[in-house]
Formats: sequence, structure tokens, C-alpha cells
Amino acid sequence: MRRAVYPGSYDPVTNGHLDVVARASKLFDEVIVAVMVNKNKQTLFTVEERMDMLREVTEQWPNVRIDSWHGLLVDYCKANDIASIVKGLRAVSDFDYELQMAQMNQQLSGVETLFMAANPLYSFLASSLVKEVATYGGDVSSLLPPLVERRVVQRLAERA
Ligand code: COD
Repeated sequence: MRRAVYPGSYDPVTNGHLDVVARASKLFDEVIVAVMVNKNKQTLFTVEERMDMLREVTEQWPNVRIDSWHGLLVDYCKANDIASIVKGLRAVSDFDYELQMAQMNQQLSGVETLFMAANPLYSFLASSLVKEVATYGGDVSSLLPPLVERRVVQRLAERA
């Protein structure tokens, strides 16, 4: 079985992430979208909330599964018999760090990283930027699935 993991923070999942999921789901028998837990990073949503949103917005793809992991990505790959990591590349600014991680992961475990060029429609899109725009009342409806947009607006209102 050709299985890949698409790891990230997904705080929250955006239309850019989903574009990569949709395309990866055509290339692999199974794609696991893994919410990687970083306890030092402040997030808008808990891991469970991020996983719930991911489950809801990926339900149209039967070969996509949602999971989470605390620790090294290569250990997740080993534990789940995964040989490929999928990453999205938006711009040159992503490249340096992504290349470094890909080489480190390859060196640590032999797991290969496959880069998917971002859809130009979403190449400016990052979860952090969406949160910033939404914080100041900007319209993010074209950047997020509707249910995610509702939860972002609601969470920011709770925190205001
Ligand atoms: N279009 C296309 N791709 C996109 C878009 C977009 N608009 N937005 C984001 N992406 C891609 C990103 O490039 C990334 O590949 C993925 O989607 C997830 O993005 P984020 O922002 O949700 O997640 P990140 O970049 O914060 O995730 C970093 C990881 C958590 C994957 C990384 O830190 C990690 O692997 N951590 C685990 C610990 C570990 O193993 N560390 C050692 C690494 S060598």
C-alpha cells in the first residue's frame, strides 16, 4: 500500500492545505493528515479541535485519515509504516527550511519528502496570516472552508 503523511500544525486548516490533500489523495492509496503537537507553540485551537475540523472538511476523500503525533515525524513514519512525507511549497521562503527538514528526515530514517507546488490561487495563504486578518475583522471567507471560518470567528470573539 502506498501510504503518505501530510504533517502540519493546521491551526486552522486552510483552503491551501486542502488543495494539497486533494491532490495527494490521487497519488497515494492512503494519505494521513497528521496534526503535529508542539507544546511550546501557542495555538488558537486545541489538537482535538484541529483534528475535528480536519475530519469534517476531508470527509469527501475516503482514503484520507486524520491523526496526531507528539514527537519526531520520522518516528511517526516508522510506527505507521510510512515511506513518504508530503509537503506543500508556497514560495522560495518555504524552501530553505523545508529542504533542511527533508534532508534531516531522510538522514534520520530514509523517509523521502515529496514537495507539491502550491496552487497559485493559494500560494500567499498561511494559517498565521488568516488568523491575523480575522483578528482585525477582515474577510477570510475565500480562504477557509465555511465551517472553519465560523469556528475561527467564534473563537476570536470568545477571546476578545
Ligand atoms: N498551499 C500549499 N501548501 C501549504 C499552504 C498553502 N497555502 N499552507 C501551508 N502549506 C503546507 C506547508 O508548507 C506545510 O508543508 C504544510 O502545508 C503544513 O503547514 P502548517 O503551517 O500547518 O504546518 P507547519 O509548517 O507549522 O508544520 C511543521 C511541522 C509540524 C510539519 C514540522 O515542524 C514537524 O515535522 N514537526 C515535528 C517534529 C519533528 O520531526 N522535527 C524535526 C524536523 S526535521
